[in-house]
Amino acid sequence: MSPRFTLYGCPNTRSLRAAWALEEAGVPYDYVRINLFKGEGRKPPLIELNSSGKVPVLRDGDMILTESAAIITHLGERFPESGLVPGQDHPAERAAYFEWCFFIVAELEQPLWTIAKHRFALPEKLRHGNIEPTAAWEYQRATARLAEHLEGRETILKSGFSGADILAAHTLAWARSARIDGGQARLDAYLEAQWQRPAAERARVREG
Ligand SMILES: N[C@@H](CCC(=O)N[C@@H](CS)C(=O)NCC(=O)O)C(=O)O
Repeated sequence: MSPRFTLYGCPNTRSLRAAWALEEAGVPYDYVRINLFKGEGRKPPLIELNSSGKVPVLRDGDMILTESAAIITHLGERFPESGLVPGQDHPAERAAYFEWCFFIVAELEQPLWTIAKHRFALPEKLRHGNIEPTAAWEYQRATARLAEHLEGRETILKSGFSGADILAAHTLAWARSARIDGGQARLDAYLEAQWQRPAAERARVREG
C-alpha cells in the first residue's frame, strides 16, 4: 500500500523544509521529484495540484497543501509527538512559534527571494541589477533580530527544536549558498546544529 503522504519537491528549493518536517515526524512518504529547471512545474502532475506551479506541495490523503510553513505546521498538528508545533496546552510557546514562523517567511526570507528574483527568477526585462544592496540591508536587519533572539539559547523556542527552526535554518542555508552575507557570524553555530540533525540529513538524501 502506498503511503498516505506524497511530497512533490525539487532539490535545492523550499521543498527541503517539508521533507525535513516529514522526517522529523517519522512519517513514511512518497517523493515525486519535479524538475523546475526543466519547466516541470508548469506541467502535470504539479500544475494540477498547484496552479502557481510551485513546490513544495504535500498530498495528505485527499488533501492538497501548499506553502512550506503551512505544511510544516500541518505536520506538527497531525503528529504532536514530533514536537514541531507546541500544543494548545502551551499557549505562550505556541504563540511564539507562530510569531517566528511569520517573521521568517515575511521578514527573513523575503529579501533573499527578492535577490533571487532579480538574479534569475523574473523574466529578464523585469530584473533590476541595483536592487541587491537594498535587499541585503533588509536581510541583515532581519538576521540581527534573529541573532539577538538566539543569544544564549540553542533553538527559537525555549521548549526546544520546532518547525520554526526548520524554516530559520533553511533560510540561513539559502543565504549562505547564494553568498548573501547576513553579517551575523554568531548564527553559524545555530545553523550547523540544526543542519546536522539526522532528520535534516535524511531529507537532503531523500531529495537527492
Ligand atoms: N511561499 C512558498 C514559495 C514556494 C516557491 O516559490 N517555490 C519555488 C521553489 S523554492 C518554486 O517552486 N518556484 C517555481 C516557480 O516560481 O515557477 C513556500 O514557502 O512554499
